[in-house]
Amino acid sequence: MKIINEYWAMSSHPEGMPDIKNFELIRENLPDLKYGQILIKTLYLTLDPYMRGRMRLGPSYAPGLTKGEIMTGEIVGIVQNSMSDNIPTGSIVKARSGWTRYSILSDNDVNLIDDSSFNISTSLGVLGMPGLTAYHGLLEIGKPRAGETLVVSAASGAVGAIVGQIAKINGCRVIGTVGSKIKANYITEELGFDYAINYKSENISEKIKEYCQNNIDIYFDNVGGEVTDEVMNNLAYKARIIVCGQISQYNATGTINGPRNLWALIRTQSKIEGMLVSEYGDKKNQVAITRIGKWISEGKIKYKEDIVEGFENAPKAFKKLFTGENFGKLLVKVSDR
Ligand code: NAP
Ligand code: FER
Repeated sequence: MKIINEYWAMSSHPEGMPDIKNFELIRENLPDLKYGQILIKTLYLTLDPYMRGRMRLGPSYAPGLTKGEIMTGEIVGIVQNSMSDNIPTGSIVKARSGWTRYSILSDNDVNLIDDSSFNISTSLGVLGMPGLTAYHGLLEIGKPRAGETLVVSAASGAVGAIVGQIAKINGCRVIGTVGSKIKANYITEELGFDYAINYKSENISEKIKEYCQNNIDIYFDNVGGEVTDEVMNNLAYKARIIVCGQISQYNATGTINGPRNLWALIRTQSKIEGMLVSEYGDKKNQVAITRIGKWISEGKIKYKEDIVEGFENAPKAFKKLFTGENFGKLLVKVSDR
């Protein structure tokens, strides 16, 4: 059976905020399967901030996209046809297929997903890359101890919400920065964070002083910019700063705003470390996924997903990450099983 596929390609490099005009919908005929290959129908695709980095010209930790190239990204899908001895038709798999309705991959290039306990969408969120980022970044670099104070930025998001909850499990006092009142209520009332600071409507400097004057032991930075500047002014002795993301700077067209107050590191003898989720390896990831799954089952970790319906809406939805309109892990539902 011939299948006509559709995928989203990057048609131009964004200047500033990404826009639907930077994307192009491409139609193609899919070839027949070869031995060892599977045909995957995408069920969910994930939208993540790092994809903005791939759309940029210039050096990064991964190669950038060229014009006309399919948008990078992970999907979960169902195997609709299989020429593989290892992955039967009907299997649920996760793959780096990109923003596409269908993909043909070698059976070596996919991971089987166990959908017996959790919805398959979680494999792109709390039980996938963002959850692993939170887990490894906090526990390996942050090394939280009971009684310590942690600040996390983009605190209601896919990574931030999990960071704060794992910090609470470890006995920390947790303060999150967010961009709306609804998000502030969510992290304090539903997730059990101690305080929320709305960086859009409150005086960040005053609020950080009020909740954590000179006693921030761990800062999990997802945003950079002004929030980070104010945290740097309130570090405790021997603080640990995990530089996970700098989303406030991803659409910058001029000079990037970095932390200005590096003197704070000398004054407090603190450590700052950049992290990449891909550096931790399968063995550590398996342990992390099992533990996060257990915490979810025990009610110690809650997660929120923001699911946009329809493959055609992927470019428009992507923008939500940078306006703060997403509330929880941003996903696109592409198809039913
Ligand atoms: P997310 O938090 O679910 O969504 C992005 C959020 O960022 C938005 O909802 C918005 O929340 C906030 N934001 C957007 N523009 C902002 C600005 N100008 N200033 C401050 N906040 C802004 O996304 P995520 O997937 O969890 O990613 C969070 C961060 O982690 C990103 O920086 C991402 O690049 C990073 N990350 C890094 C790794 C790694 O390996 N290093 C892996 C995964 C993710 P508000 O409404 O609260 O502003
Ligand atoms: C990866 C390394 C980093 C990856 C995502 C990231 C999907 C995210 C980085 C960021 O958001 O800055 O291998 O795979």
